[in-house]
Parts: sequence; structure tokens; C-alpha cells
Amino acid sequence: MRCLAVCQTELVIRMLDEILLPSFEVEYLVESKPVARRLHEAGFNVTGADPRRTDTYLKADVTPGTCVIVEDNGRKSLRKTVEAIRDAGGTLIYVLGVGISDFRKREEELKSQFPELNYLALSELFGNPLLTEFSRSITRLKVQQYQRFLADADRILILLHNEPDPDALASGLALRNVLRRTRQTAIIGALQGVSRPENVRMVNLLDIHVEPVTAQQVGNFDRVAMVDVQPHYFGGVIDKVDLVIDHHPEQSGYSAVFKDIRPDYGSTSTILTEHLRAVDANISERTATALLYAIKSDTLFFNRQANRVDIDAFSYLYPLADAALIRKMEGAEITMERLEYVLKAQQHGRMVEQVFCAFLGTTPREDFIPYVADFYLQLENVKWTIVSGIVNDTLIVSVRNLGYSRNAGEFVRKYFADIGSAGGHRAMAKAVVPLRAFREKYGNVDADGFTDRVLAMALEFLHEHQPHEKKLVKA
Ligand SMILES: [Mn+2]
Repeated sequence: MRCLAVCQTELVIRMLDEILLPSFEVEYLVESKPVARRLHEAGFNVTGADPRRTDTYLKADVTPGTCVIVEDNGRKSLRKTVEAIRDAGGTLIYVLGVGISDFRKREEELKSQFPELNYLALSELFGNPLLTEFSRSITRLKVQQYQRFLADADRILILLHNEPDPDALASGLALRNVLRRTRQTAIIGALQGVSRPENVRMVNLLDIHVEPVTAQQVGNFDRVAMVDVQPHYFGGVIDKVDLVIDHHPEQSGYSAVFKDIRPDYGSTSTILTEHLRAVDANISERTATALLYAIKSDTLFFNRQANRVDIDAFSYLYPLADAALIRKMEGAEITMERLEYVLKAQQHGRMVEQVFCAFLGTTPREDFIPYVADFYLQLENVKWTIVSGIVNDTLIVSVRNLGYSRNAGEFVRKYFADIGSAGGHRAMAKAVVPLRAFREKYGNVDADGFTDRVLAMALEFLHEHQPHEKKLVKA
């Protein structure tokens, strides 16, 4: 393909030459005769001519198929140049902004006159790779610091939160990899072990051993690291650690020698993938599979927050991982006993105004409740699901919605924060309330009465809230 570059700056010409050759046949057009002569002597295919004149482009034999690149230094004459190219029959016009501080505004101005023009800013083209490279160096420094600090410890505990999920498990494996340790010298542990079917299957398929530890035993290790969780989670039992790597909002009230907390990341596994890449670690297929599955389940799976860094880590890990194994882990979601609760919800649940509400009664495990809430959200016509059940004399309420309506976290806080713990995001939330506290506030209701009661709360919330939020937007 033929390419004509209209430039003023020698550096831009040399750069374009390096990038475009040999895939393009490139000619340069320069206004300054001395610059043209010098570049010509240096071996460039360059002509000195007035870029504002149509005959310049007629002589250069510009056709609708010629790719014309015009360097933009912010000069007024640019419009004349573009007009001349157009008059000569050029249609593929790319303007390359060099040193334009507000290039979006410049682009808009030019496009109002030349709608078919393409605008590229040099800072934008180079910015991202450069910033990625810089932030990788900063990460490398951080990783090398904690590697050195932990190097001489005999036994390190990598502590996960209770009921470790794929993100916690994968982060544990990855940190062991960063620290170049084995399962004897870096022990992945949790105070409460793995029981949900998808987590159990991950642990089995990837052969991850999670050591049960007590809060007292934590002190027996030379060093303690935490991934996907911060010390405050353990309610004051552990308030001093050596390393914290997490993507939840930063909490206070504990001390850590090193921490890397990035709340804008979709998963802790994304942070650890960056740590591994920063120190050029060898990532085994097992670790890559665990990390990939974790990123998927912590972000994309639930359509929860995922940003460029997560997608970046995902595409880096993808060729290193075992896709068949990931499919197998995902299949663990559906089990016979979960289907029983889906059926129960179908028989006893109620749906009003696209809100599906069901009470599952007493369940042996908590995970049935969010599973059923997620399940019914997939149904056509369902926009909200509120599923509750009782586990060990505690009422658990799981709320899901499609994300574009009222805030689920606000809903649980409004009705349950005063009698238990309640919180969550826009699209998913949870309340945990001691049964006694619930009865004291709402009375002793039977199963059907309970469903009706919660449904009424939801409808009240959805109705009352709409005009209120609109008012806020206006103010
Ligand atoms: Mn996580």
C-alpha cells in the first residue's frame, strides 16, 4: 500500500519510517527545502513542496487509495493542507497530533469540517505501552522488596479468608510461586476450610492443599502473608502481618510490613499475575489455570467490575492455562442438592413486578441461598431476586439484580443493618441477621408470611426510591 506522509519534524519522519517500512511504500512531503535535502541525502524518499497546494498532491499522484498522514503541530495551516489533499482526490486522511495538549478538542474541531478524517494523537499511541512498562517497574521493585524480606523465613503462612474461593486459592498458589517456595515452606491455610462444590472441585482438580489453622497457630509461623483479604476480616484476632495483597477497599486498624492493595482491580489474581510478570517468573500450567479461572469467576462470570488490567491479565494467562480443566471446574456449579433448592424456590416462591422472592427454610449450607438467587436472575422477566434461608439460627438474605435498577446494597442496609450485618454492591448484596433479632423487629412469621413480608419490603423500596433518586440527580 502507498503512503504519503506530510511532516515537518525530522523525528516524526524517522519514527514513521521505522514503523511503516517495509509493509508500506512510504514517501515524505516536507515544506522546508533544507530539511528535505538532508533527509534525501540520508536515503529517505522525500520531496520538498508546499503542503497547502493542491497541485503538490496531484504531482505526488495521490489517489483515493493512498494513505495520507499529516503531522499536526497545532498550526492553522492544517485546514488548508487537508483541503488540498481532498481536492486532489485523497480520501484516506490520518492526522497525527504531535504535542497537542487538548487533542480531543482539536479532533472535534477538525471533524466538524472534515467528518471523514481520522485523528491520532502521538501521546495516546505511545501512552499506554509506556505507562504499562513504568508501572511494571514499580511493581517489580515492590515484589523484590517483599521477596527479600521473606527470603530467610523457614515457614511462611499464606492465609486466606474463610471458605476460600477461586480468587483466594489462585492467589495463594501464585504468591507461593512468586516466593519460589514449595508447599512445605509456604503453607496455604484458612481458619475455615473449603466446602462449596465449585471450590471443592477446584481444590481437587488442581491439587491445592488448604491447611486448617487456628488463630493461635498463626503465631507459630515465621512470617504471615494474606491474599484476597485484610486482617480486619478476622475481627481483631490477627492484627499484624508481613504482607497483604488484596483488591478489596483498604481497611485501617492493622499493621503490615508490605502491602499491595488495589481496589480498582477485579480480582486479587490480577494483582498476582502482574507480580509474576514483573519478575519474569515461570508460570506453571496449574497456576495459570487457577489464576485464569479466578479472574473469570471474580469478574466476568458475574458481570461484576472488570477493567483493562483484568482483561490484560486474562489474555496473558489464556495461552498458558488448561481450558478443558476450567470448563470442568465451572461445571461444579450445578449439583443435585442445589437443584433441590431451586425446585423448592419454584414451588414456594412468588413473583410480583419482576421481583422474584423465595424463602428456602432451614438449609445445611449457606451457598444454596446465593446459588438460587443467581439462578432465578437468569430467567426472562426477572429483574430482582431476593432469596433467604436459615443457617444455624441465622437468617441469610441474598439479593441480586440486573445492575441497572436500584441499589441492592442500599436495600439490605435499609431493612437489615440495624439488626444484623448488611452490605453489598449495586447488583449483589447480602444480609446476615440472627433469627431472634429478626423476630423482635418483624414478629414471628411463618414461611409464606415471610416471603410476603420481604416482597412487600422490596416493592416499597423500589417504588419509594425512584422519585427520590431522580431528585438527587437534578440537584
Ligand atoms: Mn477476590
